[in-house]
Amino acid sequence: MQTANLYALFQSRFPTDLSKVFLQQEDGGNLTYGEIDQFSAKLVAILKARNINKGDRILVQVDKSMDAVCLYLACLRVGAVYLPMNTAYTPAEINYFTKDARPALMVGDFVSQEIPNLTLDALSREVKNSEPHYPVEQMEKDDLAAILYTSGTTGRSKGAMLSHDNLSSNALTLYEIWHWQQDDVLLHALPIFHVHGLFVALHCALLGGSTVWFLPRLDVDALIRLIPKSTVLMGVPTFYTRLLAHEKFDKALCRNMRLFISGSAPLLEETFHQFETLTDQRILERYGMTEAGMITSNPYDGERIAGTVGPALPDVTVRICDSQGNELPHGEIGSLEYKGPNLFQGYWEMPEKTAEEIRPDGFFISGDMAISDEQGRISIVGRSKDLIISGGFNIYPKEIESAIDLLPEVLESAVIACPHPDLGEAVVAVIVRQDNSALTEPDIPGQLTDQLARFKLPRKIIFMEALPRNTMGKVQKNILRQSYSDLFTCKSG
Ligand code: MCA
Ligand code: AMP
Repeated sequence: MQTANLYALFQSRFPTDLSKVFLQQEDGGNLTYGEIDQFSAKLVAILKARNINKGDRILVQVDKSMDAVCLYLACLRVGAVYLPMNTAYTPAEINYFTKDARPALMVGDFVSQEIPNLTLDALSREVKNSEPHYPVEQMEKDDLAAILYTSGTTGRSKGAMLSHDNLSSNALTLYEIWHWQQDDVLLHALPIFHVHGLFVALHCALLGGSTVWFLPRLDVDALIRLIPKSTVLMGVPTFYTRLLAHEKFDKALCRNMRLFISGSAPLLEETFHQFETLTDQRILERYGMTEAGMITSNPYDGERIAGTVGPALPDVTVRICDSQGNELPHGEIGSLEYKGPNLFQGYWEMPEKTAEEIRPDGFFISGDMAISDEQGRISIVGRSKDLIISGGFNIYPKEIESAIDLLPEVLESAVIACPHPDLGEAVVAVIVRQDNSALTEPDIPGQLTDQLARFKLPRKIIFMEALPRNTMGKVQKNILRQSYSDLFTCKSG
């Protein structure tokens, strides 16, 4: 019987010559396709010896490395559910995910008495004495491959359950529409705990049996060195603004590149045009979310238009609706809804949240506001969810406000996004202090670091006597956003 196991799909497309390099690093380190197959099979043997079975959750918080990729592949092989965690999450944040997902094993620097855990180094050392277990677990298409947590607007993070078929259908579609080729060389500088770096980028490369320059993190000098030896780059808009600011970035440097892809946050039209002027290449912008992977993409052939994210992927249906789910005519702004084989299996142990976001006819309510043209090209024009996207990381204001409001000298707070030249949006906290409080801006971050990952900390704090409210008593964040719109931009210096 054919298995839906995603690893089996990758394996069926490995290059005939298994000595072809899959992951390579600038220091000369590399792993071939044969090696990742063997290394991940050895990890499977270790996981099995630890009694990890199909459906068990494995929570992983590790630095980006080739071993970490092999661990992900081993989880697919054994049928375990992979839970990647942002490396910036604090123990307090991890504690929530652990309680919610009840993993059978945690890999990373943890000190849990309740859940078996070990470091990736320890796991990799065990590999040396282990015999590979090659068979790939039989999986049905809806069996889970991964749970990725997305923060909720009301505070509690939700685990988006993604099946083997969700991931494979999306990867196969992207492989086709982006004209992936075996001799492509992917330049990879994204983190591997999110959809973009883990699924979109690595899955395309694995389906192509291609080689990947595997950088530990974004380092623009390294990109400049490696662009001439690569053919595809995937990045968040910050990648492109930083490249444009580099003195050595020009058309000649990019002559080997066939595709620059941007996503996870809006690409400014200005960045798109500057990039084209400098390189003669048009960045291909696509749109997606954790609950479904990729949803729309600008075309490979055909016109890529600044400020649009292109039409729906071939197997995805997108519609723009009013708040009741009634489809609106082209040219009207509404809520973007979609369905397709990529749409997730729901939120982990939150059937009521899942039901709230999926219409009876199966369309998922994205929380993004969009408009479409006659050709079905979508532009994302805003969000109905209170969300900040900073350098491609999602930050939910509610979570930050709750942490700030707990500080003894704070009466209340409102967290907003302000345009930021490097990160797209940056977190700004507007705080009303208790009477007689002498709280100052530098006091605040230190008091939040136990609870919040550092990338969520406000880049700027503004004190006010009172928050602006409407007649219903609701904080008018739009007024705050307007007042502080040029906090980080040139105008204000
Ligand atoms: C790092 N810092 C940040 C961010 N990243 N602050 C705000 N926003 C950020 N994104 C803070 C750190 O906490 C640290 O603060 C300081 O900046 C320097 O950290 P460093 O790691 O050196 O930062 P960097 O190298 O400049 O990183 C910026 C980055 C990175 C390259 C934009 O954040 C990044 O790789 N982002 C990609 C995120 C991503 O993959 N998103 C995809 C989500 P301190 O000094 O206080 O310690 S998937 C998704 O959204 C959907 C599905 C989709 O469509 O793809
Ligand atoms: P996440 O929940 O981390 O998967 O983030 C998904 C959100 O990122 C989407 O709902 C959008 O708000 C945003 N997003 C992703 N790609 C784009 C894009 N190309 N343009 C605008 N917003 C985007």
